[in-house]
Amino acid sequence: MNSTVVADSVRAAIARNAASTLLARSTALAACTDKPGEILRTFLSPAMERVHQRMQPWFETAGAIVSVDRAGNLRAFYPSASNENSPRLLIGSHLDTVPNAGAYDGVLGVLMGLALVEGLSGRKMPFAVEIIGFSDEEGTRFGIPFLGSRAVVNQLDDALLGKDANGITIREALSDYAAGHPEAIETSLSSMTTGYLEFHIEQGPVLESKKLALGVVDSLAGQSRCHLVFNGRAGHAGTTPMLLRRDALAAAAEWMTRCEMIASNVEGLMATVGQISAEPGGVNVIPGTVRCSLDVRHTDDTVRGQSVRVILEEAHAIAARRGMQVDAEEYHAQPAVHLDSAMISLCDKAVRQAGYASIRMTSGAGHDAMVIAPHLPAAMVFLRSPGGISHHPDESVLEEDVAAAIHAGLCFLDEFALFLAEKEGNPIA
Ligand code: HGY
Ligand code: MN
Ligand code: MN
Repeated sequence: MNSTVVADSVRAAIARNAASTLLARSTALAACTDKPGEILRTFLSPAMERVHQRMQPWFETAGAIVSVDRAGNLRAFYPSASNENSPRLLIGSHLDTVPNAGAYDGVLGVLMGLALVEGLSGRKMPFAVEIIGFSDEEGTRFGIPFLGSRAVVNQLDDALLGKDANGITIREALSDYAAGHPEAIETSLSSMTTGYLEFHIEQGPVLESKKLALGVVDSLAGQSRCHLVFNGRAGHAGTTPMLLRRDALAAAAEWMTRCEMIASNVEGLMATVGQISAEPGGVNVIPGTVRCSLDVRHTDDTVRGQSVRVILEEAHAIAARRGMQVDAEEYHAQPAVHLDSAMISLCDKAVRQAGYASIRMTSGAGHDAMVIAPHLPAAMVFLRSPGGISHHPDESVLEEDVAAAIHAGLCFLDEFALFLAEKEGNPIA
């Protein structure tokens, strides 16, 4: 079947049926975890393999050819009507998670790609569709995010020496994976790939506060990730007078409250200490060494850069006042990104065509779209997050919003076909 635009009532009916299937699949994939009792899937892990095994038949039944690439990304190729070297639309998101995650962050965007090719019900478009499930966006295993999407745009080289908790480097993890997956294909994208579309839960309260199902993302805040090590002096908790201590945890605690105050006083600035460990960790031992993370976000890269400098200088000043020193390093910086205006207007049109209002949004969360966007025209559609909850087991999504997204996504496919035809100067008959 070639690409005749189907009646919108048909698309709406397809979308309603497909929404419950997508939710059931999200629940099934949530069982693929590296840590029983919570959802945790990390880069190239056994749970990630199980997700690939679960998804493969779903994609094949939909008429897609499934492979994995050498960075552990899941790749499903749905051919075009001409089945030749046609333009290609990339749809996807990530399959990895944060610790103790919800069931929709990332996964929903990959299942949306599957739902859209299924929703074509065998119809072929004048472009191919490649659905991609990125192997690592959160950076849970190595602390460095976006490994899957960076691999497909050949931007992984300067991260290869990053080490996980077991001292394994990203380079070693990749060569082990390739050795175990001789069938894995090249990571780079086809040169015929002409656009990227990512559906994702908003992970915040905005759409819910405006009673909207969908939002169209036009920009994503930049983010910095830092390591800090406060080097004090361990000592006896019972015999060391308070004034003679070099308590690394007290220094870190003082710094964290300053961090919160600095961020609270800069419009739109977010600063988070998500990880902290105190050594040696005895109840009766003054902590001598404290290691912690710092995550800083802002839509303006200059403000973010200045804020990182101020916050790290504060750590040095507090440590100096307490007679100790601190090692602080920004090890990851991802600039803020504006998405592609043509792709954004196609999303606006598709959402409206599906009968939904939407707003333009800036994403405070990072997404693979920000890694892809400098290389491909990219756009994102957000789905409402009930309670604004995410990175938490209570993360959820409404079935009617998933139906809205699938409906809008099917409209997007037809819009994208028209857009390509106009671009090539031969409007579709
Ligand atoms: O951290 C983020 O913003 C995303 O969830 N990885
Ligand atoms: Mn996330
Ligand atoms: Mn995500």
